[in-house]
Amino acid sequence: MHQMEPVIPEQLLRQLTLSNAVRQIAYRVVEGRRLTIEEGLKLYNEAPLALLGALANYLRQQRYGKKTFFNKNFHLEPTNRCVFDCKFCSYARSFQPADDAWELSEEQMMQEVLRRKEQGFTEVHIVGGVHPKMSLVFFEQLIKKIRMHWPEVHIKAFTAVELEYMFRKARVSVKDGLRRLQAAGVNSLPGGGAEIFHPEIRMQICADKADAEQWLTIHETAHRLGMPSNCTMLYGHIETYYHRLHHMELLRQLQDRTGGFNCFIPLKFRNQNNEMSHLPEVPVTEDLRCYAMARIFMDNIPHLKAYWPMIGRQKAQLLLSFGVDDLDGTIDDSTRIYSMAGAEEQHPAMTTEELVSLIHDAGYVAVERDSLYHELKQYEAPKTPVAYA
Ligand code: V47
Ligand code: SF4
Repeated sequence: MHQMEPVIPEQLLRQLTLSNAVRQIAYRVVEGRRLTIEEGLKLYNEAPLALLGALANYLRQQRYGKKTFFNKNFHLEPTNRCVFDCKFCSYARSFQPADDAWELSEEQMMQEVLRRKEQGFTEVHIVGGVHPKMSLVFFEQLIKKIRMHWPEVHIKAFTAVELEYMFRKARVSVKDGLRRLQAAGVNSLPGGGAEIFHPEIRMQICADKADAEQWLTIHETAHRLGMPSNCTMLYGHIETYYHRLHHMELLRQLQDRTGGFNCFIPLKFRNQNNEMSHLPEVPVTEDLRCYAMARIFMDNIPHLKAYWPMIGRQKAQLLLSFGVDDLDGTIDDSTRIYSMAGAEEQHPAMTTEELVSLIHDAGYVAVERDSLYHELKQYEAPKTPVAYA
């Protein structure tokens, strides 16, 4: 428990006009009790935003007070060629000639990694399209090289979707494949590829890649081998609140079994340049509800992360009062996934100073963490809050 006691939102609960059912569910949340999918659905559908925000902020402050974590990371995206056909993806290219497709060689990737070695980064996040030529052996070799040249960097690599394909092609079991990558130097898995687990939605948006069971099995196996991971949810397209809760319930159950998830990252669907561009993006109130419900419902995953290159800097700041305690990251203009999908940031990068000010300006205390959430440095907030004319 953090030294600063959070204000219980009881006064707010008295002031708001709420049905008895919603009020009772809100009290359950304050008491720290787990919500069922039905209770979650009631809250999602009926609670005013002010209530969701107060509850999420209460839970966040109970755990972390005003601390907001961030890390110094960059992405390595080996290729955007991909064998799969996710309808929401603006990033992937097929195997036809294309000006905006890339396939990096091992040498190019090593250059990308090593030029950051002296710059204070602590984590490399490797994620990309699924390319038949980039095999398990290819990546084992790459990871070994990174590890050899930069022993202390945390390597967070490959979504369950990339891994499922890689292991299937190499004809190895999930356990053996993960063991080999772990031996080469992978420390943890990123949370991508989860999208929405419910088959009703998954069949429509990403029918041909790893399904829910495969995604969950890969993460469970990783956790049992001592590799922690993250988890994500792609929201704001054709799914309903029920599908989001079903998704979060499966993650919550896996977390009960292993405790291996470090953080949950809701990813907002961005609608430029993909086959789902006809769908409007959800408004900011929906983003706030989604993150607040994630904090309320996912009672066993410690951190709730906002990925600012996807959601934008200002919304990321706002989300700190709606349950989020973690911001990813310095990034160093190393990812194209969201710039190609229409995110405001075309060259996402923040210096440590910018990230720290963003957190302080929102009234929180910036704490640099390592990839396993050990605190590295707390930055003192300025005495007087920033005032805008
Ligand atoms: O799985 C792709 C998403 C994910 C779009 O683990 C889109 O720390 C919105 O998972 N609109 C990959 N989202 C990125 C990812 C991630 C990002 C940051 C941190 C971590 C972590 C993981 O990006 C994909 C998919 O869900 N995505 N296209 C789009 N148009
Ligand atoms: Fe390929 Fe990933 Fe894009 Fe799907 S989301 S098409 S798996 S790069």
